[in-house]
Amino acid sequence: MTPRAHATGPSEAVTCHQHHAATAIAYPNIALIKYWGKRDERMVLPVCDSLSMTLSVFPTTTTVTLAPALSTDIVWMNGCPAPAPVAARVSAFLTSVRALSSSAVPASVETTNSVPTGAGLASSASGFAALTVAAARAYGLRADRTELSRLARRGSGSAARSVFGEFVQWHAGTGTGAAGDRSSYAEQLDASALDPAMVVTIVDARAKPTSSREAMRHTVVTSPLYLPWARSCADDIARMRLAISEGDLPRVGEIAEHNAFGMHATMWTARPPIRFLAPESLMIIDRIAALREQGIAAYATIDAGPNVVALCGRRDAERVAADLRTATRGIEVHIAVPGPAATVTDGRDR
Ligand code: 2P0
Repeated sequence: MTPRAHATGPSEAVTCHQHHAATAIAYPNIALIKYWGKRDERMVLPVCDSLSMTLSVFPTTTTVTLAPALSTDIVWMNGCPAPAPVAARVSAFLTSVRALSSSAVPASVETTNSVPTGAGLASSASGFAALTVAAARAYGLRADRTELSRLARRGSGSAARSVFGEFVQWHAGTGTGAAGDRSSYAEQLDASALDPAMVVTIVDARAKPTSSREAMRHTVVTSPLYLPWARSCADDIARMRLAISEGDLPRVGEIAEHNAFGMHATMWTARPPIRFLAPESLMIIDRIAALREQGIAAYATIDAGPNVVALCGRRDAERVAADLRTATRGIEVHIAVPGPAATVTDGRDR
């Protein structure tokens, strides 16, 4: 082990003991108030605050092994060499970690996703949260969870939220560059008054044609609805926080549905338009509305993909899942409850 104690750049992290290898596990999150649009692409600083629930299903497990004999980082995904753009993004992220730890040692990264990668089921959130926690341990960064969330954000915005468990708000912060970096981090919220579940449908598990990153950039630049929607998010966050603290699930669901439909409206009105929703997605949204007619508090949210997620009370989750399975024959349906924070599972020296 190499003891180190360097004060470092804007992120204020310091290093402690390097472990030659560390493994971490992290879970995806589904936003109830969406992150859609950046004000600083390089530092991954969002236009607005967002708010999510970390799931109890679909974890990503990542091992980072320091490899002084390598000339460059190598990245394995689900047992195969990662596609070049993914490997380049992981390597760029590791370069940020190395800058904070004053290390130049390359790493071997092995990651296993149990969620379909790139299908709009938040694999980049669990992926970069697991990578952040494993790399921070392997390179010996002494970073608290707030600091880890800022670091994860630089890999993929939504990963900042998966550093924490259960209900999480990602603060947009202010400014750009180093000042923006300091002010933009995630924080866990007290949601003990709620007893929620999410019923996740997998309408299409294939990687989507347009990445979230590209789609949000295009929407910000070309949609006339983008700014009005972004302005409305601050109000949605304030009302959502109140509803969460009061344990008012119908209110939480109504605000989440409104916010998600607004985000998709910005995409439909981009030039050219982007449409992630499939016919089956609309059918599931209608089915969720029909459940409400029957007195079950269930509400839809959809990320940048066709997969619809129903937010409901935990005691209604089996019934909602059974209804959606019947309605959609052939579509996978999973139940998630609030899940854990990203954690190191193994940080031994080897
Ligand atoms: C969210 N999404 O809040 C929103 C809703 C998709 C739709 O966060 O460019 O993969 O890596 O910061 O984190 C997806 O965006 O984008 C996302 P980058 P990311 O969950």
